[in-house]
Amino acid sequence: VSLLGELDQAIDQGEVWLAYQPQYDIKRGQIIGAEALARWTHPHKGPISPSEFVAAAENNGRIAKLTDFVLDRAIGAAAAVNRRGVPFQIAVNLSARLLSDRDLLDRITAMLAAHDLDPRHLTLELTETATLQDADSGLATLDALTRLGVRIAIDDYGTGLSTLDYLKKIPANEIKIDQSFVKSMRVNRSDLIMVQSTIALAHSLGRTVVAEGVEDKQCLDELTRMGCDVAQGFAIGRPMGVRELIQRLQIRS
Ligand code: G
Ligand code: G
Ligand code: MN
Ligand code: NA
Repeated sequence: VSLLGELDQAIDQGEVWLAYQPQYDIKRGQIIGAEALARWTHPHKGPISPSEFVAAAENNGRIAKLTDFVLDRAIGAAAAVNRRGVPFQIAVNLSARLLSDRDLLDRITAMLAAHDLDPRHLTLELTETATLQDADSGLATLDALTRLGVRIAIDDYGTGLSTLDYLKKIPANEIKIDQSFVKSMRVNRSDLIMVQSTIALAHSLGRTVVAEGVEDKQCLDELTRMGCDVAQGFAIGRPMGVRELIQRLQIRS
């Protein structure tokens, strides 16, 4: 696609920017961080869907440049918020295949140092975990990131090939239940059971549970009742620009 040829250039020309979607600690009743989501506003074509350009970049080896851009921006924003005295966790999506990249660890370490962000304030949300092989150097990178203090989350849990096998193998602090289960759990009994049992399983393994796609108050109440740890979705906040995010944090619910 010609779109891809343009992505590198688009990043350099400032057409790619980050939206931040708040993450809400259910037990403490406050926003504790945000997920950084890449956005591309093309000067002629307008907004280009991230699922389109992210998937294309993943399949064509151009995901590294996008990821470095997102990491640097997101770490910078998180450091700025933390400097204001508001504890803030930033989550960045990372395609699991990038873990095999030998100097990813060095680049992340350098970015954290450059922005002076505590590694504990960075969460890497692993997507496309099926691309992580057993013998892969990726697992070694994950261990090194964990030793550094970076938090690891398994994204879109329950979909694709993110199976129990990955839950066992990946040293994740956090499980993100895919929004497809959460959105429909009050009308679909099997989705409710999936969410409930994933929370139980994750807690038994000592992991934090994040529910995505929390679209209304009733859904949030149900997750509270089920003992879910963190909620993300339109009921908490839509992906927003950095200014709006800072306003949200100062109001602190
Ligand atoms: O909310 P949104 O439409 O932004 O998300 C679309 C998809 O794009 C999601 O699956 C999300 O994980 C992915 N995505 C958004 N930003 C990034 C990014 O920086 N890196 C990767 N790998 N995926 C991203
Ligand atoms: O795959 P990942 O979870 O990283 O992507 C998040 C995607 O989900 C983004 O496209 C974001 O805009 C979208 N999203 C976030 N919250 C909600 C929600 O409550 N409902 C719906 N339908 N989409 C959501
Ligand atoms: Mn994600
Ligand atoms: Na997700």
